[in-house]
Amino acid sequence: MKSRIVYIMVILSMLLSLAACSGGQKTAQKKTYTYQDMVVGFIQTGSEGGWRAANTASFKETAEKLGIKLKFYDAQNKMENQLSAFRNFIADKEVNVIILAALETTGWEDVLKEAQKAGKIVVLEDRRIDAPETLYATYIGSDFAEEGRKAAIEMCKLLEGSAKKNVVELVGNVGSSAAKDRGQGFREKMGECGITIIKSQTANWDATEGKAVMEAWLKETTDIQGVFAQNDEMGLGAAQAIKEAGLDPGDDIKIITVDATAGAFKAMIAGDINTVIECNPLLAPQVYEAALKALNGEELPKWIPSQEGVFYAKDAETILPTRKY
Ligand code: GZL
Repeated sequence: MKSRIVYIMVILSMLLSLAACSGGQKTAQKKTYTYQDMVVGFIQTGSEGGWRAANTASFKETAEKLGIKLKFYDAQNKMENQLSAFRNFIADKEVNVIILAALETTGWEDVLKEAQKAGKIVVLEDRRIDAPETLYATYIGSDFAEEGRKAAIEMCKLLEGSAKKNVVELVGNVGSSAAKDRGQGFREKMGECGITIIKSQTANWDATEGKAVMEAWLKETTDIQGVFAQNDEMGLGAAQAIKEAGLDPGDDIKIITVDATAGAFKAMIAGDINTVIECNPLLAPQVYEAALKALNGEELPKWIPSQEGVFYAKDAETILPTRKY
């Protein structure tokens, strides 16, 4: 009798271990994606300046290096173009990852739900959006509010001892997270040294528009001690307008910009811009890595901030040769 019980127990344990290992084989059959399996639909804002050119180059060059098939779409800075491109990539059976640099923070919930239903991974790069975090894998981009805080702190240093601290603000695309958050961050810190923003207007990230807005302000008053330009191009335009008004940019009127493109470093060397807050465009390696993890079912933090610094005119000549963009 006893030997029969032992015999049954041995058979049972063999059956259990067989089931376990075949089950293991089943999970082992689950596909593991590699970069070569990735087909990315990338929806870029447009080509509005040096920062954007560097950002686009980062995605194209890194895709080439990793063997990712990249379908690149330039939305020409039109929100309607981004939405239609998004739906085209959802319909494109080849595309398994959609990467978005959102022009506006709102208007994304419907397409994100459609993408999720179609089983597409969505990763946000550069610009954050206002939508439920469950609708995208992660957002990789700067802490724009921190960039704004840094700009205010640096403007306080530049205006230390000045009897007046009137600052004008050149704003990017007003619906964008970069513009909203940089403005909010600057306002959080400017009170610490008595800065007043006397004028604030969009120049849509553009040098020509930045010059035109600054020209109009200078016709109204020259009682301006500082310019906070939310990107380099608008700051360069403001510097041109200040010169044409017979004043010295970087001296009579201090200028702080954000991005840290080569143009800003050259302007710092020329003495036209005082301080530049870095905003890193070379995000592609981080973004593709996150997308691959999401494809393989990994849960990601909903925001992976990029690391950035502050650059000063006195150091510009030494640093410029080391810059990638
Ligand atoms: C910032 C990026 C902004 C740049 C501008 O991450 O979104 O857009 O600061 C660009 O130069 O137009």
